[in-house]
Amino acid sequence: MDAPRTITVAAAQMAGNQLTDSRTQILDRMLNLMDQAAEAGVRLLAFPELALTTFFPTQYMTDPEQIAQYFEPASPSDPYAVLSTPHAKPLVEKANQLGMDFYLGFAERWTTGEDGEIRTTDYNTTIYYSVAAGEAIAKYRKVHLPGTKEPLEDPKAFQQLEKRYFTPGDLGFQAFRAPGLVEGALKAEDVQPDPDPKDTVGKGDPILGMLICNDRRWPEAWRPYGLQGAELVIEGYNTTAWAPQYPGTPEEQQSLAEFHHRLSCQAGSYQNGLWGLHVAKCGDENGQGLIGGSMIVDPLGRVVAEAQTADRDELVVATIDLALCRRPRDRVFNFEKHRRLEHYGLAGRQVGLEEIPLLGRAV
Ligand code: CDT
Repeated sequence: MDAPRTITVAAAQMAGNQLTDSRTQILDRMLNLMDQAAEAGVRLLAFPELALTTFFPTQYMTDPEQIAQYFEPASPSDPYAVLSTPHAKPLVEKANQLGMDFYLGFAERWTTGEDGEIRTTDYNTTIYYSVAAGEAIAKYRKVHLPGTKEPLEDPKAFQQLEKRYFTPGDLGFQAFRAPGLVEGALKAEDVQPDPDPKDTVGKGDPILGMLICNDRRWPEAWRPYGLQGAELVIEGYNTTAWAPQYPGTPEEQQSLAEFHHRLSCQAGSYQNGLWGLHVAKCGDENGQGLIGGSMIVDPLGRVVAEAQTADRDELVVATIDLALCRRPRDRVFNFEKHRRLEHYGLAGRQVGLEEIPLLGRAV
């Protein structure tokens, strides 16, 4: 029996951030959620996708200045510059004061060529701030961008213009260890070089992975984390509850959207033997409905905590034992024993659906 490796984690579900909300109003709600989380003993808190602003990809904009106001700076010399801006610095100060790591989704404007030809690339990004490290230690840029580049012609349609505002992420699915969260974590200095995995697996600092919203629907996004031994995947989202251009009543659409959300998250955890921490922006945002459903999923795919509201700020808390990841990993999802790489080539080679040839009449 492995020793327990427990951490109290929380999803900081947020009500919609309206176009008319000031940055200060939004930030104050986030700081308030951190205070509530501290009272519940939370050591790791996740905010949703694009937490600092409204989910602006629903808005068709052409004015570069108007677009720029939603983005935070970053560059090779300061990849986590967002944390020095007035938009996010108070979160860092609060995190340090409370001893609480956080996952933060925001729009990143990455500027290169600082001394020469300036080039900017915009990403839908999340970062992980570690109190023990005293700095952000990981960044993930959303790989799967839904929606369209140009607005749909139907004037009644709800827009999803992520392809307009963002470039697909270029950092892949890189797991990382977060220090200071688990007592007595094994360190590199404690073992010989090239140690036997039997002596180290599941004993070091927690291994984390990050996804953003639409990524959770793609098995390809989860597996790299499973293969790197991730014990917890954190994911923030803004998921449309319904849209006039889709079939079904708003209630039918919302019910299906919630089902697909749960199905994707529970399958991702189950098939990779890891915890999932999923955090929504929910309720009405600029007249558009977003599903709630923030939840914490265990490595057997079971929901252990779930939001009780779908239209307001709410904390979803659970104390999770990372050692539970060993159970599926020693049995049905023991990758080493059961995966068959020789048959998976197509999934890594082919992007779109290509139907196999038609049958002849003789068959
Ligand atoms: N933000 C984001 O990625 N939203 C998409 C909307 C798709 S509508 C089903 C999502 O996958 O939730």
